[in-house]
Amino acid sequence: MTEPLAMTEPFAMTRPGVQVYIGLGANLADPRRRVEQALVELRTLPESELMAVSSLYQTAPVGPADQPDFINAVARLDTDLEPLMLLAALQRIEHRHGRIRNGQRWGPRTLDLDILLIGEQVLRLPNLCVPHPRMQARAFVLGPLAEIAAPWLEIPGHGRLDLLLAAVAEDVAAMTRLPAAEPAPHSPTMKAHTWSL
Ligand code: A4P
Ligand code: MG
Repeated sequence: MTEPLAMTEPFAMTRPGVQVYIGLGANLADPRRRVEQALVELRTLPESELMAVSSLYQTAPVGPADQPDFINAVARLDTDLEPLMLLAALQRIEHRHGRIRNGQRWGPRTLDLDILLIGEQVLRLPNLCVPHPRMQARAFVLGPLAEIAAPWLEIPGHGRLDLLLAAVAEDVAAMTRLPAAEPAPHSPTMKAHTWSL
């Protein structure tokens, strides 16, 4: 007699496993277009599926004030890539956008892709800290994240998203949410404003 097929098998084979949130930021050389292009490139990552994208926001710089406003957004990518493989893939995208690291802390950049969360994992590797060490206090991260994640999302070590968001409510109110761009003809539709349950 043949073994019955496991019911979960097809599902497990088609859906990448870990929910990752990625913060996107840019403030040089047509930053809005760069963020939009980076989102297109995230869709091409192997073993991954782009599940949700927040609105784009114009935000005042945190850090040195003598630099242009940023464009920020957050995306959810479900992936089977190992964390360091994902980091390398994101850095390749940054590099393609002419990212130059000149050593200035929090200085201007053509494109910054930060891994905010990898499920509920806590990583303290020499080149990768997850949750991103400053995400819990930053309106330009928490505002867009709250659009696409459940209010009860747990930020390991810091608590629930909705409570963290309340603490930066004034800064969130000061951000400008940009109107959605017209979708290009035949562009794939993107799920937005969905909670990952
Ligand atoms: N690294 C460690 N953990 C991570 C992670 N979770 N995700 C390492 C990505 N990279 C991580 O990053 C430096 C090194 O951090 C990398 O080599 C990687 O191995 P970087 O991108 O070269 O430099 P960075 O982004 O300037 O560093 P950092 O400290 O992450 O900067 P932040 O804290 O992200 O601040 N204001 C507004 N309004 N909007 C912004 O987007 N961004 C910054 C950057 C400052 N002010 C801003 C914004
Ligand atoms: Mg970065």
